[in-house]
Amino acid sequence: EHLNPDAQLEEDARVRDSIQVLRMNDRGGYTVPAEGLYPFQWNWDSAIVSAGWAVFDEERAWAELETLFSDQWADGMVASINFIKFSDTYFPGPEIWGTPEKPSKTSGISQPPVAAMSARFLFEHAENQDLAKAKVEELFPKMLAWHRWWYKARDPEKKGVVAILHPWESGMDNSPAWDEAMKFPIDPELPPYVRRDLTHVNASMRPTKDTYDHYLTLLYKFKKAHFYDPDQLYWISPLRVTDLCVNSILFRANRDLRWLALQLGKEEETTEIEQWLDAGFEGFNMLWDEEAGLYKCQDQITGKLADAGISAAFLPLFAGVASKEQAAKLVENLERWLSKVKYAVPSLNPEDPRFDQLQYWRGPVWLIINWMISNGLRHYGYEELADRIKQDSIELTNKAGLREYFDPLTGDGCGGRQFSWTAAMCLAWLD
Ligand code: 9WN
Repeated sequence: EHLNPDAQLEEDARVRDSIQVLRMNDRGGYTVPAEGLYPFQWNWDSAIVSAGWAVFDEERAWAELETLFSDQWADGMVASINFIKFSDTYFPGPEIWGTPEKPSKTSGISQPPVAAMSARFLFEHAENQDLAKAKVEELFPKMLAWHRWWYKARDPEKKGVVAILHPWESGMDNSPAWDEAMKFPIDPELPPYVRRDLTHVNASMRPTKDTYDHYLTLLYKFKKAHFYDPDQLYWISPLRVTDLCVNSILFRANRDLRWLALQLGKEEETTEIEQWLDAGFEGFNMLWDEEAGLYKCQDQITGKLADAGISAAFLPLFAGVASKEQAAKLVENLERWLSKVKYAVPSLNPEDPRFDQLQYWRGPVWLIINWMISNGLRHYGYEELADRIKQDSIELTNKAGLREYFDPLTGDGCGGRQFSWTAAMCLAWLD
């Protein structure tokens, strides 16, 4: 297929290694993000990983989503973590979260709702159409209940966009977009704790102790509020941010859920989803910073837009919520950012003084975000830029392997190794 035989060899190796990583991280019906570092089922990781499984084992791909929803809460929430099998290599584990079993214990907050995007991906790529139809029939009401939960629990004021109440809920844990919002006081009675992440990964690549103290302050506060009761949490949380990652993914997932509803002939549900999309269009207007030519996260408590330009600013392209004019401004910004780094797309504007090439969501490149941005750019007709992002992603994995994230200046791999969602991207996107 390739004119260059070396590229073909590299591609074969990448596909082989990716399949091996998913098999190695398979715990039976679900895939851990990385051995040791993340030993449970993570929500958006699993949804993304199901698209990787779909390339070589359709049944196993559906199982990933089924397992994710097997611990769905009665109110519709799907937690950020399902603690399915015991492990003591991660903190905070089930004993800290302290939620009841459903049947597994889970965390008490959610994560970006990727599942409907993946269900559509699996459906569209299915060789076994009967299986796909049956699986979507089963999953559809669960996904709908989860999206409803987002609006009920995280947008009770009907802004059209939902709030995150914890940085872990965004998936972009230590993003500078909420540096200001995270300045609330640390609980003076915070129980002492030992971090496990630092036994797996160098501290320079992980959030700081101060950041963890804030994460845990929120966790304990939510636990005390009647075990994460969503009717209370929104009002009592010291952190309440309109996050671009969750909202872009929710918007896109609503479009995919609507598409699935149409396949299944579910007229009534389609109307409900369309209302979310209409309100979402309005909500996103509040997040547009015309002067910067970027979308920004918003602190709902102060009403201020964040000053940081983050990679999630380009995700409204993937959602399909940006106008052509907004897209053109986003592309201008993206091109400037890319002229400052070797590999697309840094998670923070490289001109920002807080830019740190190794520090997690404060600079490094994440392949799953690259995939979404590239996909969005293609949709708006920016083929060349979309190709550049794809090409950079290929180079990164060829050079550094299936790492958790990558240094945008050197291309070195960072964080966890043999990482499931990076492997899934190599199968579902970079093949
Ligand atoms: C907390 C598993 C998860 C990802 C997140 C990423 C990181 C966890 C942590 O790992 O977060 O959920 O302990 O650092 O930020 O996006 O889902 O890969």
